[in-house]
Amino acid sequence: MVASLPRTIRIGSRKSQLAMVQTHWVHEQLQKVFPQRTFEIHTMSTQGDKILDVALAKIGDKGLFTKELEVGMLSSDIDFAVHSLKDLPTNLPEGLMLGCITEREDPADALVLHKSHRDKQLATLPEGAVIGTSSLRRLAQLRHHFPHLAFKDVRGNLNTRLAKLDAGEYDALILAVAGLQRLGMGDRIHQSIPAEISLHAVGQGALGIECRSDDTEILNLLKALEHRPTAVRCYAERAFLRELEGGCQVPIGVNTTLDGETLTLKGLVASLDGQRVIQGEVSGAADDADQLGIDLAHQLKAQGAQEILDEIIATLNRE
Ligand code: DPM
Repeated sequence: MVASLPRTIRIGSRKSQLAMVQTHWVHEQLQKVFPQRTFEIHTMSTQGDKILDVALAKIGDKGLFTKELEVGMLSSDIDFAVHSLKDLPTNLPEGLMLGCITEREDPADALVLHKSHRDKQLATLPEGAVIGTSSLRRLAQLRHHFPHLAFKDVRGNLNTRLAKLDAGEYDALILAVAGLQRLGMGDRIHQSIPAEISLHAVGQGALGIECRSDDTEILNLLKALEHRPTAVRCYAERAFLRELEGGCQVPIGVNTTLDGETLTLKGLVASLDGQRVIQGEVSGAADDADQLGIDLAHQLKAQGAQEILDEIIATLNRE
């Protein structure tokens, strides 16, 4: 009998520069652990890559950056897909699962200033300074702390955004530290925004690899890249978001720490005007990550978080 050759493993990725850097990193790590296996990268455009003129929050569709890749996995055109975990919806299609979560980079948001404001901070930017962001989470929290600032939508990849900043269309941008660092643009960061001012998005700074739930061969390969401390934190964050039924485009922020086996999760829901902020914190065993996330969601709901979220969804639907 002739032994059959192991199959070539097809990795799916979006085409953006950041997505490609992330996917190449995953490929390299897997190739190191499994030198005898062959991997191939297949790129696809997602809806989120095609619609560039509409504010993200208004499109509102869950899975904006993931759907085409998921179809590819279900039809076996690709075997797994590499995502920024924060772009991956908390409920995955039947037949697919989160195969692993890789080690998180700094999950904070970064302030990137126009050169004319080089010596400023968020607090010292002039009245009416225009901050570019399409994140309702960033908008709501920064409005809360800095009512003197103005906000304007910005879309496009990192280079497009930075070019608009440099051209003077904005006084500053808020971007993820992790994305800038992965693209070698860490030198553009003027300030890493502390958690007291703005909590980061669920899953920010980590990669999530999605695959078919019944593909044990792939699941076994992906285990090599799992970073348990990151995974535990992100499972708690995702359970919190899922329980609040928040899509990725609502003002929900989190912060987690893992001290030994003790996991602490902070969470926040804010109104779009930044006037109302509901916050809470839970701590418990890392093995109960999902339950901790659910508990925190219930704690915030008891303080009125659901009303704020319902209002925001109604506002977005009206616009
Ligand atoms: C999601 C949001 C943004 C991205 C919303 C949020 C930012 C949108 C914007 C869910 N996805 O954070 O509240 O600022 O207009 C995205 C980035 C990364 C993954 C870029 C960024 C890189 C960092 C990472 C877009 N998705 O946030 O600056 O891997 O976590």
